[in-house]
Amino acid sequence: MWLRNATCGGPTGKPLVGDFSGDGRADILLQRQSQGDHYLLQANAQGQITAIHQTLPYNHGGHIWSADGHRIVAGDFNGDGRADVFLQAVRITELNAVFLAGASGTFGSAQQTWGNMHIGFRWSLQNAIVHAGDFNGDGKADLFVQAKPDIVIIDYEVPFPVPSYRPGAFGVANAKATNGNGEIFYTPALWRRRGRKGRIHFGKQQATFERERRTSRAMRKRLSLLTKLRWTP
Ligand SMILES: [Ca+2]
Ligand SMILES: [Ca+2]
Repeated sequence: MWLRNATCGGPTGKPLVGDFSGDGRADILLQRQSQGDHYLLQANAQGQITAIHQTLPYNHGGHIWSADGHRIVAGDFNGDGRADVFLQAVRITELNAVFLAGASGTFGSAQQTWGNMHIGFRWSLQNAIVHAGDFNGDGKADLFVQAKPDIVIIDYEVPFPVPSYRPGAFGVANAKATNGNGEIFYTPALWRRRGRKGRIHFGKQQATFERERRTSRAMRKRLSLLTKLRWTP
């Protein structure tokens, strides 16, 4: 019934689940795909959602909350027990933003905003997919930047595209205590690559990832052929 009343159900509304009020019960942020209001819906003690807790205009706080402007990721970035939201810009020209859930589980103005090249990562959805998770176990959700490849055209006989990752494209931005500018994400991530593996270091702990292959199978075959031809007497 509430979906009909909120006129946000159906194919235009996308639910984002998180405990925005910090009461231990999951809530729902209904994000529109395009212009129109978004709705924050809180579960009550019976686990039912009976009313709209907050109505957010599509450009709440000066940022477009609909899916055509930002992808929204939930995580408790300041560790107060309430889920917050990260708005990942769809386009490189738009700002990314963090909104912290307030004491009543609602969203006011942005806590921090940043452009596409902040602390060495490319943040827009054109360049990466960003995930939230507490990677260093300090109680604050961090942001993992999963880079998308750049497509490089190799000019060999017939030019063909090869996916390529620039150094340092992947990494984790750790949520920190708020600095003097009100920022939470302001330190460069620790990300190193050695040999064929990629590693992220957190003090004595480290996570290891397989590095993406830089050359396609077709490319390696052509290079192998080229080597053989070069060494043919
Ligand atoms: Ca929070
Ligand atoms: Ca953390």
